[in-house]
Amino acid sequence: MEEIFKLYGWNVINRIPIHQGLINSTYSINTTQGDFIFQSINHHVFKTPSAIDNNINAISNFVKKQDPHYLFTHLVPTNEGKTLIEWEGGYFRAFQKIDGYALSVLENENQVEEAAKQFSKFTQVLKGFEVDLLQDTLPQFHDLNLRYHQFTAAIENGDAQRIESTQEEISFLKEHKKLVDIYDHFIKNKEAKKRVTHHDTKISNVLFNKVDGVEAAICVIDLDTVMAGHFISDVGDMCRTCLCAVSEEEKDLNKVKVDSKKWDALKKGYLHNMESELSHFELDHFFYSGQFMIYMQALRFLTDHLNRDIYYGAKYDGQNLVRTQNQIRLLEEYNKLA
Ligand code: GN1
Ligand code: MG
Repeated sequence: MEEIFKLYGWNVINRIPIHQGLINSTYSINTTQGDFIFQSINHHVFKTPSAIDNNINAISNFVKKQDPHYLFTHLVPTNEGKTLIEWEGGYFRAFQKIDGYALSVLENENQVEEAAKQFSKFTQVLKGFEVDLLQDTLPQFHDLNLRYHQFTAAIENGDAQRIESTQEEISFLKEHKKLVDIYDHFIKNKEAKKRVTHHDTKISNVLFNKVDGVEAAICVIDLDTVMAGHFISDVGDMCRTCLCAVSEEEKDLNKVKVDSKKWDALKKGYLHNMESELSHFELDHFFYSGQFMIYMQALRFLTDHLNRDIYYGAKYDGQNLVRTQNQIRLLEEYNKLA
């Protein structure tokens, strides 16, 4: 890494690993020139890091012109002006560090409303951006048909013992396949518009800070999956990660509960910026968004468990099964809101 830091001309004082995301490796770098976020991109997941680099720079340029005060994680160029570095088969980049903190669960409705406002503001600020300029950094990322297909393939070809011991979870997910049919119906409708979509609005991807002594969400981070997409992805992942007092890692399923006041706050915060943008047809799918994302995440976690954790990895045996069970319970609790 020291060699790469030289390309930025940094005098590094210290570097601290940040263990937030499941995919990339992230460090906070303290230098005599300022503080930066430095990341190595997981190119086994993101096969074309240049697509991410193009997208973030395109959006960054748009924002600088249209809305210069909008707080954005602009990429930092090296002394040669590069924002993506290829080094010994790896890919690296740096961002301006923004003062703030990320949370993995939210404690109160104010935080939920604040977070939802930031994610909806992101799409709203980029309303005039030509969405077709965005490249697909992960093709079919939130295609629920593909995720269902990957799940059925894992039931066919995955680890035999794990398949045997997860029959209950497999049945649950099969029984809820109608959520895939609703998705099909949704995306085929002309009123379901493609917009600049974050695609990873899990709650740890918004920064909070105190503004005039009051806690506020100040900016969204982790823009690798920003692509053209549907609002159900962004609203859905917020539902998945904002409404419950425990995270997807929680083993005690009795703690997995959905707070209806937080749901009201999420809706209020998101619609604050996006209500006038969404069609009636889209608004009719607001609740479905949460079902869509929680269900997809359960499918993805179980698929990975059956495939012996090749995608998400596992810090302990059965971690992706725990996550699956957690998301299944979350879906059951979420459905009670209806
Ligand atoms: C991954 O790496 P991270 O934590 O930002 C995943 C998301 C999942 C999430 C589940 C590229 O996000 O889709 O919702 O884990 N990102 C990718 O925690 O697969
Ligand atoms: Mg991410």
